[in-house]
Amino acid sequence: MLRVDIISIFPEYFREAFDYGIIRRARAAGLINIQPHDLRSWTSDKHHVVDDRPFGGGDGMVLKPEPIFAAVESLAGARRREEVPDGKRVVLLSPQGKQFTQSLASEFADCEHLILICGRYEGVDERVAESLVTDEISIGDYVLSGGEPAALVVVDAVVRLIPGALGSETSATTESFSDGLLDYPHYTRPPEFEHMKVPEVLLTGHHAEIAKWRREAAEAKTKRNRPDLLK
Ligand code: 9D3
Repeated sequence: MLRVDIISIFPEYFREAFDYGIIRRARAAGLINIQPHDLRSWTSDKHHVVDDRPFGGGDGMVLKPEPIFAAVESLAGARRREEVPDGKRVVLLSPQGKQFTQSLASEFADCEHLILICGRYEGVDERVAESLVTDEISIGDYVLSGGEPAALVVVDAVVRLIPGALGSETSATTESFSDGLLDYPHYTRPPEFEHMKVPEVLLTGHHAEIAKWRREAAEAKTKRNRPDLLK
């Protein structure tokens, strides 16, 4: 059973997202236990303040370190990166992180416990990234308003790699990215739709020719949409 704790100022953001499809099935099957937590529950002041103004000036607010360190201590039993046991990862979702990849998703899927920390506002006090987390992760080069959608992406990518999570569907290892090419194009009925025809070879039942067409179509599509994957 993989345990995933998510630390956020918007824990309700996640409720419905984990109630669909593969994640719902994996939860029902006892393969994963996902718990969103309210960062404010680790504050000790009357007004549950989680943010403050940046030293040195500048716009916006910064998430304070104390509630985040307290949250990770209570969930992972560690106050420093070196104290995080093997099998646990403390992950900060941040625009300054290294790019989240399928390879990192595989590493996370092999863990027993993930703690995902969602940033907000202008950022998170840097002592969290410097001294507490094992991984600082971005999901790509675009600006989100917080780490919550990134945490959803990470959970989705990880859950489907847990043995048993995909059920009868294709095994995760035979999919797009594992051979460095995009997936080949898929078609279903009808064979002609508004003058758009399904490639003839797919209707023939010639399995060797179909395999060759799919390989070439995957290469063409990769060249057009993701030339970086061919370099
Ligand atoms: C102007 C400086 N911005 C940093 C690039 C400010 C800023 C933008 C976005 C500060 C925080 C955020 C919130 N984003 C995330 O927390 C985030 C994120 C993202 O924006 N893109 C891709 N991956 C991620 S993971 C967390």
